[in-house]
Amino acid sequence: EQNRKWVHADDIRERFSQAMSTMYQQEVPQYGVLLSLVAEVNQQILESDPLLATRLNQAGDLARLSVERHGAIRVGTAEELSTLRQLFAIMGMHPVGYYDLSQAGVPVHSTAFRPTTPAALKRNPFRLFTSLLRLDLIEDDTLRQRAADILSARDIFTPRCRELIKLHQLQGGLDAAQVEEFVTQSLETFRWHQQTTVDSETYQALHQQHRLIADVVCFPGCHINHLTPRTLDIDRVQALMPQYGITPKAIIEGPPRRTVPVLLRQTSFKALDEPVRFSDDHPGTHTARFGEIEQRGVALTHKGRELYDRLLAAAGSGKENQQHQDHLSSVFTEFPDDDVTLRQQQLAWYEYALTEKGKSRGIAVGEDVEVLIAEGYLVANPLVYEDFLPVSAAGIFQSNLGDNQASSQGRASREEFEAALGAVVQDEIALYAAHEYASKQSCGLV
Ligand code: OOG
Ligand code: NI
Repeated sequence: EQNRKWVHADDIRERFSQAMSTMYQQEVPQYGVLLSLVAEVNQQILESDPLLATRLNQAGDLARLSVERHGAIRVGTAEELSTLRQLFAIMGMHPVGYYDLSQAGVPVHSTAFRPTTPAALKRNPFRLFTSLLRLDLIEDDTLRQRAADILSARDIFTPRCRELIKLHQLQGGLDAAQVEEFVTQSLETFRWHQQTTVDSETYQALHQQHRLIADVVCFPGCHINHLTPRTLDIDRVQALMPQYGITPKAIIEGPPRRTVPVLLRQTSFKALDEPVRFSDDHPGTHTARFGEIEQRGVALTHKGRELYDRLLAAAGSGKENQQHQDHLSSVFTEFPDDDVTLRQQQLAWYEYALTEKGKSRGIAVGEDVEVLIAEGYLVANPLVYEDFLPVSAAGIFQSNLGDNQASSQGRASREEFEAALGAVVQDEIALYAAHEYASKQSCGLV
């Protein structure tokens, strides 16, 4: 037993995310088109901006770009959510952040399962935005009970998948053969099924309450509903999408284009109308799966995030993209747009490293960071924002629900979410702060 070789969690995550990407490419061919478009644009940007290429490479952020994806799934019960937590832990993905989407009329609350250490993030930052349906927001008692009954009768995990999770917990790891089986088995949970578990009448009743409720309750698994590649220039990808036969949603969500990109900008294309077959053998259609791209920028401190939230709220939302982006840009002139000011005003997080020159000189605790950077002893690379934005997430949800379907607004209930999860979610800002601090420590700055 001692010399059995456990596969590293980072390798399991890499394998799993590749397998998921392959599966989704087969299920949704337009996703494959999106991947090649993004890869092409990223290549062009890196060729036309060698400085950016060098900086990304030095920061160790270039390699992850071509494998970087996030996906999203939705589950119906506490048991499903807590089993997912145990499954993702095997791949080094842990719950970070709490997102309350009920404020935006979407009856779910969510977290992101993602790697949390700098090394794991550089290797493969695969993340899954995971939402738990809030049955308590279904007003009709009978329908709520019906949904709960349907959910409690299903098992979204294969028996072997459950065994392998247990085995991992007992052994403290999985060997190569077990990992292979684990990847195959766990993928089944996220596969699309045309066959619903309910008859057409039940589907319609749940659908009428909220499309998302039907999506979560009526299928045997929690199908992955999108996988998102990361682009270095979302405006260019958005502009090119129609040439590739893809119609993007009107507005790019998030902050405007910046010299120093901040947080997260996203756009998506509309969900597909897909054929389904109900348990009473009636045919129908269901819209759940869509495409999305994103551009990630620097992670913000509490102070930076407050400024962002205030400016975004002040800007409001537009209907036409160019007009909206121009308006956003003018509102965001108040947000500093150079690394020095972002650091000096403590608006964003950075990873510090000594240059060769800095290593031979040595650094004393308390020296002026900006002077050291200006004199070439130290470099500071922006920390990538690894999380999500609830306002954008709500916008993405809404654009895929077609017409605005309102649902009763619920209170945020992080405690209930964590009880269902069986763990507390980590605070994303604390993770960025710890990452920055550790990098300063390794340079001798603190
Ligand atoms: C999740 C939507 C949120 C994002 O990128 O903000 C999301 C969903 O539709 O299940 O993926
Ligand atoms: Ni997404």
